[in-house]
Amino acid sequence: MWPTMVDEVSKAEHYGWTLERFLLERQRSFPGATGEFTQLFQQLALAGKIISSRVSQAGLAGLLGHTGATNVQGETVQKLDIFANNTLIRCLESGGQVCLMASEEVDDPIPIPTRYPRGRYVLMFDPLDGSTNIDVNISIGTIFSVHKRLSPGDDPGLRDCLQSGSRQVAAGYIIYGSSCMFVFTSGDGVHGFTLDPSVGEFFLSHPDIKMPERGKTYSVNEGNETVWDARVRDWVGWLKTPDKQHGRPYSGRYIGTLVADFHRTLLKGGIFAYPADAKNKNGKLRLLYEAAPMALLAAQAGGLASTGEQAVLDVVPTELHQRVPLYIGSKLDVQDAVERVRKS
Ligand code: AFP
Repeated sequence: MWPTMVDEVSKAEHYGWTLERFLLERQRSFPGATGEFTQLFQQLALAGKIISSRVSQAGLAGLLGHTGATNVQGETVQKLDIFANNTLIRCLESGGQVCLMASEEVDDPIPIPTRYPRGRYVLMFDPLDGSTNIDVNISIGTIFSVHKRLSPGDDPGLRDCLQSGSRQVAAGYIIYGSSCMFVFTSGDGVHGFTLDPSVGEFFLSHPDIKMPERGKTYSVNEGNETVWDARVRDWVGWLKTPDKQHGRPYSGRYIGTLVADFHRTLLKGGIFAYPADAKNKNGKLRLLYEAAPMALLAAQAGGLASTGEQAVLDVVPTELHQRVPLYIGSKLDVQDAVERVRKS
């Protein structure tokens, strides 16, 4: 039913399809739906609007710069990270849709206060990805991942968070860039909504996004070249070696905010990679808050995501803040990368 609706939406005038209307239409296509999922997304969108508003005023509001504290990854936490983290928790904890949350900024799973009802879903998020780019006015974003709880009846706990990416029921991100966009999948395509700040609503602007099978750009922090494995060095060298017939050399594009680098890759194709290296044996990016949600979006848009050794969606987490190497983007570009970097 859902693809039919998307077809109708693509034929129709997009303007006027708010995120809310889209979610309600979707809900109607599932007889017996409780509306819990729709409400969860409404609260996520609300959090996104609040964070977006604060991000756009960050310079004025004196929120730039460091608090001096460090997060569980040992990185310096900035004020907006804390604001975004608290906003997401406040917007989601009381609605009765979520039974547990986890955040890149918090050591342990975040329980729902006992005064609120507990729902069926587990929400994990990176509240402000790319926070080191805040001070220089470069796109940042919020990434989220939704699972169903595994432990009905029991107190939800860590095991509800440690599920493979393939079990996600939804994933997405909110990008705070030249415009604010809410991009998500709930297993039936990837859809993008752009915030009209004058109205305060997200409107459908990018229905059923498909990633080109092959792109023209690669996105990797080449400053790490000296600590890369020789295979990774050779792969990047190969991408830069002219071969007109096969569309090489690729152009380099690297922002340093996964949300922004992925958003470009989703719309234009190509590949983003954060490989393992001699310093970071498991790469830098977090499985549950970064790699897995982006991998679901990539898969739903016709792309791929791999650690170099296995599909990201198949990795079963053993720790909340686990890191994984990531190769993500256009199907053929990721296949080429895996063929060249794979050890086993
Ligand atoms: P910050 O949130 O600390 O800026 O990290 C961003 C990030 O996790 C991800 O969004 C980027 O893709 C990656 O790190 C960039 O890492 P490098 O600065 O090492 O290239």
